[in-house]
Amino acid sequence: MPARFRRIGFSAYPAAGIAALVVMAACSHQTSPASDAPGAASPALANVISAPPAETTGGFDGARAYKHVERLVAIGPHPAGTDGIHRAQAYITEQLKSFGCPVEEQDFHASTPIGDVAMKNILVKSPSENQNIILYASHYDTKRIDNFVGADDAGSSTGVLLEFARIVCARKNAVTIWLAFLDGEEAFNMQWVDPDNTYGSRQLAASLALSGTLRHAKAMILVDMVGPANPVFKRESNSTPWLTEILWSTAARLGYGKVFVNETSSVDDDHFPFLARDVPAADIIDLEVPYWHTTNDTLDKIDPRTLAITGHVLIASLPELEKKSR
Ligand code: 1BN
Ligand code: ZN
Repeated sequence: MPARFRRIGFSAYPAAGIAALVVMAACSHQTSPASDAPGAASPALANVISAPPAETTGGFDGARAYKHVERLVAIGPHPAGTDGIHRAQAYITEQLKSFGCPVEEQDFHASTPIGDVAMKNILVKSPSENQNIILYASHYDTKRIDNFVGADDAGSSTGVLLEFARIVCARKNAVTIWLAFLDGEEAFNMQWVDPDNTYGSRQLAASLALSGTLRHAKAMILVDMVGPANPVFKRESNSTPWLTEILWSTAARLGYGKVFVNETSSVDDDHFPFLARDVPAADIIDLEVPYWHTTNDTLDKIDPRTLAITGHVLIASLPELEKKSR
């Protein structure tokens, strides 16, 4: 059995796990339907209840992030160029506006194996007196597989980025913070063969280079597949070492050393177009899940605690990144 399936329970999340147990105990005290009784909490509700309180995760609310994943999954499959992705775009944009975020849409056309496809990156540019940029990104399209809803890929990272947006857009930032919800990460063909992938991130990086804005981009942090119950985030070996170090050492400081582990893996993803243009970039991803690119990538695979851990690390590492980016 792979090591990841042995790492279960709360042991990987010291502070968050204890807090979650306290919340679960409090909730069961108040409502306490027997788990098999009519009206008992559904598995989805049980998951929401098990999110650690936001006070323990730097203000990042894993339950809110989980709710976003639930809504994105309810939209159904949303590959690039489909009706589904229009519904996902409407949801993301509506949520960002409700947080008071300034939202921009980057519409473009991509030449793909199925022809010309209209795509849209959704951008938030959270201002600062300092024009240097830290860019956070997630793709929001799902893989073109029948009945594939992509709870983890890419509902989890989209949910995390939305909850992160709620915090960032209400915060006084020391540098400019951009959030990019990227279209067209997934290959149209079953196999990942260049250039049939990362359409949105390539478009964004190219447009920043063209406008001269790219020189202000000091760091790019990608989140992708950050929802499993027993997460293992390995240091992505193509990523910029100092940026990976800030994220992983922050995680260790917070007690998440068993989640952000000191092993390496290699993944070609939306951070590549930025690395190729000399923007420091890193990828937080757990690709070693058994349901990857299968119809088993469903909501029950998502653990709000993992969303909260990821968000906590993003929030807690931000001041150090800001200092480095000024
Ligand atoms: C991540 C999620 N990716 C696709 N969906 C990127 C990837 C590329 C993963 C190549 C494995 C191999
Ligand atoms: Zn994928």
